[in-house]
Amino acid sequence: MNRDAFALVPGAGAELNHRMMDGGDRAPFLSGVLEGFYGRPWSHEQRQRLFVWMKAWGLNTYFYAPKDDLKHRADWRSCYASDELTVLESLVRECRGKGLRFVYGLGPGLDIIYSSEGTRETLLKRFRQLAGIGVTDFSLLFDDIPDTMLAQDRAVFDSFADAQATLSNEIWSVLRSECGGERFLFCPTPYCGRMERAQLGGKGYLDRLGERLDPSIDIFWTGPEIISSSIAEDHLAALAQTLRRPPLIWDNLHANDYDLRRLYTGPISGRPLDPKKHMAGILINPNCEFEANFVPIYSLAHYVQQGADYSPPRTFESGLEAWMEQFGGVGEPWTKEEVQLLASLYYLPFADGPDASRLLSDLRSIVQNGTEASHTARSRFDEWRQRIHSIALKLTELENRDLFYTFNRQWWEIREEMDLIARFLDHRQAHPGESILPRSPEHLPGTYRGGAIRVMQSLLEMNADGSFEGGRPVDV
Ligand code: GDL
Repeated sequence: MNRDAFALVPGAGAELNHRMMDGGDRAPFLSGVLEGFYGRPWSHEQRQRLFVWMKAWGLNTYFYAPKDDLKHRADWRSCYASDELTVLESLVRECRGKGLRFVYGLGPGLDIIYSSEGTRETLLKRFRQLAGIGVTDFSLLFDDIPDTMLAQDRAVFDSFADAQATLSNEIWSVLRSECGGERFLFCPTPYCGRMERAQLGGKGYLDRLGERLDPSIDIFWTGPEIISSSIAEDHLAALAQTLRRPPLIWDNLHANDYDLRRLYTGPISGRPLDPKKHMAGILINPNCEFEANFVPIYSLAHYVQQGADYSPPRTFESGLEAWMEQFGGVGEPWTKEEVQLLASLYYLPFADGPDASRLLSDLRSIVQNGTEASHTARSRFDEWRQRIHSIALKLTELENRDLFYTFNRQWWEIREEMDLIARFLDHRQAHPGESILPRSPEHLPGTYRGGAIRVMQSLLEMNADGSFEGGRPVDV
């Protein structure tokens, strides 16, 4: 594994330079999928399909850490019942049977007592259950938890980082010596640049963690932000100095658990061109809706394998080609253009897909140009609308019902919005100069999108620079 870039980092200690140059005893580069979002975890069948995709595309790791699986976080203390363990065992078997690494994650941070002997035993008891069904890779996650210690912990540890590092080192040492542990991953409390600057976990948390956490443990990092539009090489190089190891990227680019009205179907982008030089690995934590993740996961594999030759637009194209197979149904076959339009309208958090940019620009100009809107603009609008309607129908015909349910609600809204704009344009054509559509039969007063949340969202409005503005009168 190439660590040359780190070896060149000036000022790194001799030990760090040595480790980064020859890789020390570090395990292989991790690439794959992290099920680490809030909300309903994926089903057994979905995970099985995931493993098939990952194997076909050459990814190597699946990380099990579903935030809202009861036993992952809220009830981290209980052991699995035997029927639960049987299901997990078959998942681990499926995963490893495809040649993939299965990492089991546990998030005990919400109410943990770091210094208690009982905590150590409880964690080990759970991990031993997993070791008993063949798991060799483990993780402790301390993200999204209170960053203060109880008095009894403060009496034992000099810092929050020390408390987490000491506990993790102890657990890892037992797992390695008694349970054939191969790899241990650690998610810190400040896991992005913004949190580090805000001194989450206390001043100097990362430095102390880098110093105290066993050097064979990998540390997760999401980039400058929780959702990072880009992650620069020098950002990672500087972080590697602090952590005394290259970070393992937890990539939230395609996560949508924080905004469930969105889906992200675009290719990974904005990451360093040579991932293996700057990271211990990269795992993506994608959409809650499993079926939306085909192109994102496909693109991750291409990104990791192609390095400097990786092109997001080209990969989007080839990813769509590959995705077409999932769109079989009872009606007319889907065209590539239809799948592309569907994916384009969701794409990425910081960019619209190619078709979406064209559609939105056409919509802005026809709605804002008033009565001057040309016949050509109107027929372009009608064409978009017709394509959107046709996709709405074809979604209902899909054999893969999960794929249908993934997009149906969102597409329904898009279709209805297009119909509303069409009504508005018809009205304006019939009453030149008027820019108010008096009523739409499908939109009775008080029934427009969003219910209570819409009122809440209208109280504070986000400006283009990210600031929020309040105080405008709201019609409730
Ligand atoms: C987070 C959570 C993650 C969640 C993501 C996106 C990390 C390390 N933790 O803060 O579980 O899915 O944001 O909302 O990213």
